[in-house]
Amino acid sequence: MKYTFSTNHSNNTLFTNTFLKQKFPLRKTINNQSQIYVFGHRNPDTDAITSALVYADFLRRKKINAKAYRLGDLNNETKFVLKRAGMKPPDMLPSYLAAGTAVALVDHNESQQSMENLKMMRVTYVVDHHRLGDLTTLEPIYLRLEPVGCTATILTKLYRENKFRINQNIALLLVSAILSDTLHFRSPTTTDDDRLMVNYLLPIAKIDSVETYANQMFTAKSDLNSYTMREILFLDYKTFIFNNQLWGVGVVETFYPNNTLARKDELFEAMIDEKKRSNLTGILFSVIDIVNLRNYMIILGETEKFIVQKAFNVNVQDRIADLGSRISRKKDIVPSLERYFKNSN
Ligand SMILES: [Mn+2]
Repeated sequence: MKYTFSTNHSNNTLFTNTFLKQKFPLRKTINNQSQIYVFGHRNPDTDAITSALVYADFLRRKKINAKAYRLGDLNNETKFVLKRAGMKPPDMLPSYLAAGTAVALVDHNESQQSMENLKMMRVTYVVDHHRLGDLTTLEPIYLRLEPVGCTATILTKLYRENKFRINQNIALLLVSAILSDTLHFRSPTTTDDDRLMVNYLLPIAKIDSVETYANQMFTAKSDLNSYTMREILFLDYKTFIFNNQLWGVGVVETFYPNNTLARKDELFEAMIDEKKRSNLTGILFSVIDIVNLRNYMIILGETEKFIVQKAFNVNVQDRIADLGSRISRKKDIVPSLERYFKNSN
């Protein structure tokens, strides 16, 4: 007999189970059909990470087996927030999930901003505040989309509607995400609901001065010294399909725009590289001055120059387009591009 560890059947099973768990810990996760994988978009920002953590908590309160994951590294702002909340970052989503695995999407719904093979998964829940993209499902789905400044605003409502108690850590995550996405209510994406939810959450999160706290968050976000330009390009980067063309649109929100603009040449290299690598029609990158609320868009080449001049009605000087106060990718940049491509079609 080849395998001689035991002749006792039950011992044998026990051994095999233990063996499998140790040798293939992933297998248990992958085969766990009842667990819902909750995650935000690629190149995650604070909302994408905290909303995954909070929504997984919310689902577990509803007695649904859910676990938060992430689709990339944390930025410095998110690291600051999690440290402050004393919480660990979610695990990276496993690189392989079996077809039909149940997933919940937060802070995004477009497939090209999500995990690879999203189309093979069973999307069961979506909580988001972005435009509706290419999502289709075979079965009914729980969808909660609202045109507010942050996913966390919707999540706060969900807790309140369900009369779930929000503890201090969860409140801190929610407040942080709303302050981050709305740039402390200074972004044009801000709605009354965002302000109302922050006012509700502040005493629970035990934040004394929201100004000081937001300032600490944005200071952490502006700390870019340790990054290469390629890393900065992808800190807050999304792709969109306009007229069947794939475009990359990155932004960096910082207290010190000149530090990044001074490294323009290095940035061009990273952009050329990515344009080739991902077969993009165009790639745009905005340096957002979050003190003066101005958008300086870096213009890589003739394709980008032509489109940006037309879509935003601006001049390009020294390979930079000053888009003025149009600082929101979601509310200003993408809709203008979308409108331009629709009209030129
Ligand atoms: Mn968001």
